[in-house]
Amino acid sequence: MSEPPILYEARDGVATVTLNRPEVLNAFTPEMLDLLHETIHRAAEEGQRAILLTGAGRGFSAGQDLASIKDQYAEGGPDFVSLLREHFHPVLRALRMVELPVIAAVNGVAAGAGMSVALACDVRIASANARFATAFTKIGLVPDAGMAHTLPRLVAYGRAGWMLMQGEPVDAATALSIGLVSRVVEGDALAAEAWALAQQMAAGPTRAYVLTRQLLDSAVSTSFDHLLDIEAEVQAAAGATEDHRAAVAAFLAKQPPTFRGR
Ligand code: LHQ
Repeated sequence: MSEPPILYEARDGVATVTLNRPEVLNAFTPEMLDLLHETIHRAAEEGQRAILLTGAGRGFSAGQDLASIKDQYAEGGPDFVSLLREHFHPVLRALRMVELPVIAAVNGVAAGAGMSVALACDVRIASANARFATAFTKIGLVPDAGMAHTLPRLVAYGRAGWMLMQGEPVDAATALSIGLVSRVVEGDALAAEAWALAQQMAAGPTRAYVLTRQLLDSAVSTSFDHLLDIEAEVQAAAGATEDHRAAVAAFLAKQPPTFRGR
């Protein structure tokens, strides 16, 4: 029996989700995207505390599987709208809305919508051999799977335009220097480092992380004045968590806090 295109393993509060079509650098098919979507929800439903997303083999993901849609070009072309709306967008929405922090461990090339998926995660840690290729315009397409939103927010508008229109891969060292990733790990230490980061986040105030994501999303598309209104509401939600109250009590008692994600 062939392996599933998405692997799932939950341990110590961390749901490790692995894109698993290594022979094509984990390029996406609709079935794989649907399973990825289901798996993100599964992690939240099971009460895990963080998701660690990575790729099997030498790539993170090469984006849409172009071979799987090649025959459709002879029949009027792929149905881009339904591919995006029915298969890609549920994954991207789930990544941005799931009530868990999501860590991408970028273990190799991330291209096209594969890069978009990495950029939709809350934080990125990469191996030194990782590469980020926007790739879209190389095949005459525009950025999709949310990249026109995420990329300029991560690396600023001018560089995003350059990266999108040139499409040349950015190596891991450059990705670190422009803020596309937060950490680069040498050699084969990525899995261990990413696991340690995921465990650290899973043991943290996960509700506050998710609320921080929401606040950041609001902040980049609103005025300062409106942001102050929004932050009061979101802070009230964070301030009502057990984690907040317990952490203040721990601080006053000069003890380390224990977070439970609620
Ligand atoms: C692949 C792929 C791939 C199939 C490598 N598909 N097999 C698009 C359309 C429709 C609707 C929705 O949205 C989208 C969004 C998109 O994602 S558009 C962008 C699609 N992706 C690309 O254009 C990237 C294509 N791949 C590449 O440019 C290179 O493979 C990269 C730069 C990712 C990696 O290069 P290398 O490290 O040199 O690896 P490789 O090219 O030798 O690839 C290894 C194998 O994976 C190879 O198969 P083979 O049988 O020869 O070993 C490739 O054919 C296969 N593969 N990407 N997207």
